[in-house]
Parts: sequence; structure tokens; C-alpha cells
Amino acid sequence: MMISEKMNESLNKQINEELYSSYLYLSMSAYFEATNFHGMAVWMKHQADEEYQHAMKILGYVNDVGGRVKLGAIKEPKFEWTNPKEVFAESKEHEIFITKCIHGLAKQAETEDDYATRNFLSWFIDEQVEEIASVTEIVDRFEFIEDNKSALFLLDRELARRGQTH
Ligand code: OFO
Repeated sequence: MMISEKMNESLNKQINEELYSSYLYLSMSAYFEATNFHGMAVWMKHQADEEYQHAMKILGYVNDVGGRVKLGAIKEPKFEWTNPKEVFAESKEHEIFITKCIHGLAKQAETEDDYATRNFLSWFIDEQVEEIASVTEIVDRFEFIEDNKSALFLLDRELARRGQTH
């Protein structure tokens, strides 16, 4: 095995966090479907798919370095929100939390002189910068449109397109 037991455990924990992220965004997408914000539903579903891919990327790495993938229970995500703005604000909060997790892993890799894992994590560090930038842009749009219903409708349409091309 090319990684420590401790690193193996931490990576397994991150697989779980990524799967939970996928689950959370899927729940957010379902909320948008139920409240007729279909564009936002598409955007969140796309995020959920990406999170699943993040989990698979880590899973693949653990296998590549001869570690053992151990999957734990995925906690139940939140089901109800007050409005779309709240959903995106929570999504941003969650990405800030995930960024801390990734940075913690990178720190651990550095402490252990595990350069392969540290290098592997660089992709995730960059990805978090992208994710926070894109969700922050949407949160800022919500601030700007306030209670303007037609602006909200237009944002929903715009997010549907982004979900497809992202
Ligand atoms: Fe949202 O980047 Fe993975 O969790």
C-alpha cells in the first residue's frame, strides 16, 4: 500500500462526504422540481452528478495506491427549504465546508510526506475554487433580484442552460 492507514481512512471519509454532497444536491434538485423552478433543478442535478464523479475519482485513487475502499452510511440530507435563495446560500456554505475538508487532507498529505496524495488533491483544490466562484455568483444574483418575480423566472431559465453546458 502506497498510502498510510490513516490517509486511507481520511480518503474513505472524503468519499463519504462527496457522496453526501451528491445526495444533498439531489435533494435540493427535488425541492426545485417540486416548487416549479425547473432550471434550478437541472443545475442542482448537474451538481449532484459532479459530486458523484468526485467520489469516484477518490475511490479510483484509493484503489490505484493499493488502499481499501470502505463505504459508510450516507446521512439523510435536508428535505425542505423556505425559498430558492436559501438553497443556494446553503449550497455555498456546504462548499466552504468541503473546501476545508480538502485542505485538511492536503495538510495531512504534507505532514506525512505523501507527495502522491498531495499531488492528487491539487485537482480538488482547484475544483473547489471553481465551485465556490460559481455558487457565489448565483447567491449574489439572488441578493440583486430581491423579490422581483420576473427576474427570478429569468434566473431559473438561465440556470437551466448553464446546467447543460457546464
Ligand atoms: Fe462540490 O465539490 Fe465535491 O464536494
